[in-house]
Amino acid sequence: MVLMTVRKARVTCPLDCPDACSLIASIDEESNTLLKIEGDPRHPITQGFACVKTYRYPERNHHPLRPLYPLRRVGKKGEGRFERVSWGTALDEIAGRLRQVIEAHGPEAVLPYHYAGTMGLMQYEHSLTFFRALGASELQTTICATAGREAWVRSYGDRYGVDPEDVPQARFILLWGINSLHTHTHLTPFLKKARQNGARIVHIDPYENLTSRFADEHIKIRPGSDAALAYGMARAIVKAGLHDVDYITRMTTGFEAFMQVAEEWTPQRVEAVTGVAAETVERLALEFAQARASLIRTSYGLTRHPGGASALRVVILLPAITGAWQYPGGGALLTTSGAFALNRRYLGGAHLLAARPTPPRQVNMTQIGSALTALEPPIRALFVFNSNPAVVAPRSDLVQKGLQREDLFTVVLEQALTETTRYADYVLPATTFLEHPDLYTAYGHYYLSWNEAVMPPQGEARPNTWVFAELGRRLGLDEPTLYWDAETLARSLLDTDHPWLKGITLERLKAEGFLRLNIPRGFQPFTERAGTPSGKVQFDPPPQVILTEPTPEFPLILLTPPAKHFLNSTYGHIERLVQGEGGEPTLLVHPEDARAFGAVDGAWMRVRSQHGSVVRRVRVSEAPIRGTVVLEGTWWEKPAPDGKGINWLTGEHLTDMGEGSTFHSNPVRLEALD
Ligand SMILES: Nc1nc2c(c(=O)[nH]1)N[C@H]1C(S)=C(S)[C@@H](COP(=O)(O)OP(=O)(O)OC[C@H]3O[C@@H](n4cnc5c(=O)[nH]c(N)nc54)[C@H](O)[C@@H]3O)O[C@H]1N2
Ligand SMILES: Nc1nc2c(c(=O)[nH]1)N[C@H]1C(S)=C(S)[C@@H](COP(=O)(O)OP(=O)(O)OC[C@H]3O[C@@H](n4cnc5c(=O)[nH]c(N)nc54)[C@H](O)[C@@H]3O)O[C@H]1N2
Ligand SMILES: [Mo]
Repeated sequence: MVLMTVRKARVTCPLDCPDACSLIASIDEESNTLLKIEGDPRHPITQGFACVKTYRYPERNHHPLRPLYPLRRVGKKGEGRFERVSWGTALDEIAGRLRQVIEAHGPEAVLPYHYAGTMGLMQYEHSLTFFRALGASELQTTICATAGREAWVRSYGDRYGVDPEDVPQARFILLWGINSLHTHTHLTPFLKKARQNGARIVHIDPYENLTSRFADEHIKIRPGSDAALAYGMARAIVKAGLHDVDYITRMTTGFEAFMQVAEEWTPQRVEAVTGVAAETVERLALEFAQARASLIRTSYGLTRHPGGASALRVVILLPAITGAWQYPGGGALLTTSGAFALNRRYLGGAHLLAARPTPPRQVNMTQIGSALTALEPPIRALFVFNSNPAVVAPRSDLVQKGLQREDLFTVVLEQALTETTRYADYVLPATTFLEHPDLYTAYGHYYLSWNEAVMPPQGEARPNTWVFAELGRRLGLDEPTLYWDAETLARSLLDTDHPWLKGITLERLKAEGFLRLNIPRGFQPFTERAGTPSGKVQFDPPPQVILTEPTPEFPLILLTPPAKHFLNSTYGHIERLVQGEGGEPTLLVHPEDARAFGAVDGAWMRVRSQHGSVVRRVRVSEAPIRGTVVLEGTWWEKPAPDGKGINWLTGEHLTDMGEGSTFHSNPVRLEALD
């Protein structure tokens, strides 16, 4: 019999998800194996359950595709053939190449490509210190949230909203452009409580999904047309005299100009543009206004369009028309991240950027394909960490062509041998959240948390910041913050007078694991002031209505929203989760569109956009609104019948504000396989 010495440890899930769960890890110390992950019953948001995917983290932590040693390329780029080398060799050689690139072409020939594979402030943001100390090109991190951020900041200034713990007090809830049962599962218990308390829940989304089925009503909307619906609702609310004149006068600017635009959006015109029946528009508006404590829980779905930021602005301004912010549970919520008022002065070398007379070259990550293939002067050294650009970025054709460049030196720090690692000159094995300490904020609640390293690394895995400190030493960089450990960073971040962080120390975080920010219970933001320059909620300038339009050649709009069993491409190699998603990516096609394109349920078809084509199995379904096809999940490329990911179809066009990604706005057509 094998003796097991099982220890339980509390950790925070590091993944890019609003829930930032508190988890209980069971670890066999004898064999250094993660046996089990469960939800922490003590955490008010996690409430004792983990999501379907994170229960599988043990398989991910010990997966055969986890790199355990530094690897150096032996085959061609894209082949993924490597040999094991020592850390010393890898670091010396990488530092040598970097020195050559910088001497010949200057530091802006170096680019870090990174996102939120971990949300830990040390491994996510502080990893950038090295690049800022070098003077490398800056990556504009636009792939997810910048359009939403811009929309919120221009309207409300402060990036927070209704406390999720107050959701049960809401009397009417619009889940607008969010598939929360996939992407924010820990909201569900709060929604259920609200419903028990009498709230009605309405989902607004172009296709019927798990959240639509949970809601009391699903309103199917044409993708990219939400601004029209929200303006139509604003018009109907004011026509019925249900707007809050006192709130509008006291707390907002620009209402009249906004209403002039709204005036043009008659219910009939809204119906023609959005596909939502005129009487539904009016009914929804009245219901929203009459409930008073009405909540709009939105997310990034409706922002991933050419007019996405403007559309989100019209939507989130509805509670300012009815004064819903003044009622418990009423208002809107996109993100809570602005409430974490940490001292970010030294985070990721922010002070180094601030001290520069001119900012370094900026590269928009949504356009990394173009950047790697067309930017002048070219990027010559690329460091990828916390991200999987070969699969998650638009224009996979350009991204993979760029990564294939023989004159591009590429280092990938990873926990899994992703498709991106196939193009690396060096793959460096990264630790997971169980193996390094870090500080975590959240974007779906108000709890700050601290993780200890609860188990030793697998193999020779090392944290990102360890790698960058080692390279910094080899390059003679003397920036002290580059060499900080996670505790020093955490103390610096907590060193602030902000009342919401008063009394929150690293010692307390270590003792308790997570702490609620000092945000008073029943806090009602935007009832006294907003964080905008005027101190008011800003209706001005009135948002434009910019629609997502198909073309005669590509008459269907492709949506590519998150799958339940994956977290972006993280977990895409976990067999049981792949099976949970049906084993291969499938395309939902409305029966009338199927007829028009000769698509047969269960058969493969070619899906083509102006950028490329992929082969997918078709599922004929009433779920999507007509004219829209849906493929859930950013899958790894391998399970697809043609070995190509969905981003072979998506474009680099940007949002109206925030220069963000537009993943849900791509015109496509279906073709029979030859
Ligand atoms: N299980 C799971 N959870 C995740 C993720 C994951 O991949 N899997 N990803 C995480 C990340 S990084 C993020 S950013 C969040 C994203 O979480 P969400 O914001 O919920 O996801 P989105 O892709 O933005 O899409 C949300 C919904 O918007 C709909 N939508 C698309 N276009 C429109 C439109 O024009 N109007 C309206 N009204 N709806 C539209 C889509 O059909 C989809 O159902 O989720 C996080 N959580
Ligand atoms: N078509 C389409 N494309 C999309 C989306 C969509 O809805 N549709 N969603 C977009 C969105 S919202 C986002 S946020 C992006 C997300 O795209 P990415 O940020 O690339 O997220 P993941 O695909 O989860 O890849 C994260 C990688 O980071 C690695 N990682 C995790 N922790 C660490 C660490 O500590 N160190 C290192 N070195 N590596 C680590 C993981 O192993 C994983 O391979 O994708 C975008 N792409
Ligand atoms: Mo995201």
